[in-house]
Amino acid sequence: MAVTDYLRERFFPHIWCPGCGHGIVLNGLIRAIEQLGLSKNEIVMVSGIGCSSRISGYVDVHTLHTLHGRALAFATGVKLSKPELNVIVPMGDGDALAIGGNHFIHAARRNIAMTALVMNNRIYGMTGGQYSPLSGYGTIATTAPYTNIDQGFDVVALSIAAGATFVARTTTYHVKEISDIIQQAILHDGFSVVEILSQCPTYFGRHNRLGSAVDMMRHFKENTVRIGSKAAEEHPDRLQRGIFVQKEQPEYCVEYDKVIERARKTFRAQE
Ligand SMILES: Cc1ncc(C[n+]2csc(CCOP(=O)(O)OP(=O)(O)O)c2C)c(N)n1
Ligand code: SF4
Repeated sequence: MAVTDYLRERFFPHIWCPGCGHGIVLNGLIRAIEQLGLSKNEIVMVSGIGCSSRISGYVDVHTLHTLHGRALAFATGVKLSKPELNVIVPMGDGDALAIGGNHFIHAARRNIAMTALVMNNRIYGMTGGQYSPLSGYGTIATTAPYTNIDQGFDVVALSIAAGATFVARTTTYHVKEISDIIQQAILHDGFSVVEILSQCPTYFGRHNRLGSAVDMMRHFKENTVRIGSKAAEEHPDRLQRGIFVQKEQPEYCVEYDKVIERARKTFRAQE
C-alpha cells in the first residue's frame, strides 16, 4: 500500500506549520506499519491534545482523540478490552510528561503492551510556546521570556526508571531510523517508549534563535550519536540514539487474564 492509503486526506490541509517535525514522524510511523504488514483494522491510535496528537486524526486506522494528557489512560482501557490489537499512542512532550506524567510512569511500570511515541519538541506548540518539562534549563519560551530555570527530564532515563521494557530515542533527521525503531517497538510485547526529537521552528526554534527547520534538523544530526558507535566513543558528550532497553517481563493484559481465571476458579469452588 502507498503511504497515502493510510491517511484520511479529507481532513487535509493539516494544521502543522511549514517545517514542523511532526509530519516526518507521521511518515515514519506509517512506513513502520506498512513494513510490518499490519492491516488498518489491527491498529488503534489513541492521542490527547497537541500539534503532535493531531496524528491520530490523520491516520485511517481505529482512532481515539481524547483529553490532553490522558491518552495512556484511554489506551489502557482499549488494550485491556481488546488485547489482540496494536495500540499506538502519539504524544507531545507536554501531553506525555507534564499533564500526562503520572499516567506515563504508571503505564510504564505496569508493562502494558502498547507503543508510546513521545514527540519531543521541548515546547507546548499548540497553545503558543509555553515551556514544558522538556524545555530544559536556560531556554526561552513564551512563558519564560527571561529564561527558563526548570531542569528538563531525560525521557529515556525516566522511562527506564519507571520500568518501560523497550526504550529508544531517535530524531526527525534520522527518518529511516524512525520507522526501524517504531517497527521494533510495535513488535515488543510490553510497554515501549520511542522518544523522537522533533523540531518546532515556530516557537522553540524562534524563541531560542535556532534558525530554520533545516538548521534544527542539522543540529539533531550533528549533536546525536548512535549507541555503541565509534562516534559515541569519540563524543561522549553528545546525546545517544538507538535502543537503550529491550527486555522481557510479564505483560499486564496476560497477567490480568490470570487474575480473572484465579477469581473464577475461587468463585466456582465456592458454588
Ligand atoms: C486539561 C487541558 N489543559 C490544557 C489544555 C491546553 N493545551 C492543549 S495542547 C497543550 C500542550 C501541547 O504541547 P505538547 O503536548 O508538547 O504538544 P505539541 O503541541 O508541542 O506537539 C495544552 C497545554 C487542554 N487542552 N486541556
Ligand atoms: S506550533 Fe510548532 S509543533 Fe505546532 S505545528 Fe507549528 S511547528 Fe509544529
